[in-house]
Amino acid sequence: AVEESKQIWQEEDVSRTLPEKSPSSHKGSRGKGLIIGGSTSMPGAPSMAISACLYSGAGLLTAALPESILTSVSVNNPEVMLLPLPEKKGYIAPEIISTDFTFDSYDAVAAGPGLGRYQGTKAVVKKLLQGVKAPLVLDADALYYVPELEQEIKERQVPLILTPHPGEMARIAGVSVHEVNKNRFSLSRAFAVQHGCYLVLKGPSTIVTTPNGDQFINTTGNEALARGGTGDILTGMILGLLLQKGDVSSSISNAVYLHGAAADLAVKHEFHSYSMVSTNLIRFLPLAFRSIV
Ligand code: NPW
Ligand code: AMP
Ligand code: MG
Repeated sequence: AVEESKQIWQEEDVSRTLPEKSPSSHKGSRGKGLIIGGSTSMPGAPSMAISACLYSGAGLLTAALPESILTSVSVNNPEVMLLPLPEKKGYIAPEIISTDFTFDSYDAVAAGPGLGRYQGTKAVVKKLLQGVKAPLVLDADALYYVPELEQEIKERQVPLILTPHPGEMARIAGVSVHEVNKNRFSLSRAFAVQHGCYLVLKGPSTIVTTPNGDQFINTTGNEALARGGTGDILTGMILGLLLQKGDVSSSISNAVYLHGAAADLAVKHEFHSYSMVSTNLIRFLPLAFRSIV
């Protein structure tokens, strides 16, 4: 049996592991990222992930989205480059991910926010698991297909990061939400080790588990985060920090820490747990980064 290791991920850990930016860095050295998601009923989810990724240091970011939502996403994020994807009934059409779509030029990829669950969506996720040769983050609707793609997950040789909330964890682990909440540590650990992936089990005290079973507990964040969109923001931040070339585990834990820290600063300085929306959180990312000494 592997020895259990659990530790709280603290500000000193963020400070120690957040890669320094040299004065000679350029946009390419900050990393090239790709976000895939969105559908006609959920253009906001990828939009928030994109903003959060840009506010976490991404050098060059591309978003692959159903073509009908490109304009709305681009208006909110002029820095992002766009890859229009053909769509069916408002969802990304599976055929896209056929021949001429390659992932080779990206340092990390994230998929799922607002993707929706259409019969073709599973093919998109399968193609990502097989074709992305860089760290891949699967969140939200991309997680929906995890139980049907176990083989592809186990065969993957490159880091895979899954970021379920308790409802999504219940589905991918095949247990009830009650079971998830009762056994957060043991369940995450068993899942991460068995699937050889990083697992971010969200909620108050988010737990980051590595494929070796090491666990890092987050202490930042508050109930202001309990609203739609905050998970999409976390996905963008994880992608943004993965691009900065730190190691995978600390990039994830740092994103989780800073996401919660931004929420703590937002309610301390300006907003209120009742009166705040998810995009407000993004405006507090600069203060969260600045709070790290
Ligand atoms: P219940 O019934 O609500 O209590 P889904 P989703 C449960 C996009 N978004 N603890 C929940 O239970 C996302 O990116 C778009 C326990 C229900 O059964 C996705 O693409 C937005 N249970 C898509 O929506 C903003 C919990 O899990 C199920 C739980 C669907 O994602 C919002 C819900 O999970 C959203 O981010 C918890 N903490 N949390 C936009 N503006 O475009 C949830 N559950 O069905 O996967 O729904 O998380 O909303
Ligand atoms: P999602 O459900 O995917 O939108 O993700 C929600 C995000 O908000 C995750 O990062 C959760 O850890 C965080 N969150 C939700 N509710 C709380 C809470 N009560 N306290 C702290 N963090 C929370
Ligand atoms: Mg979510």
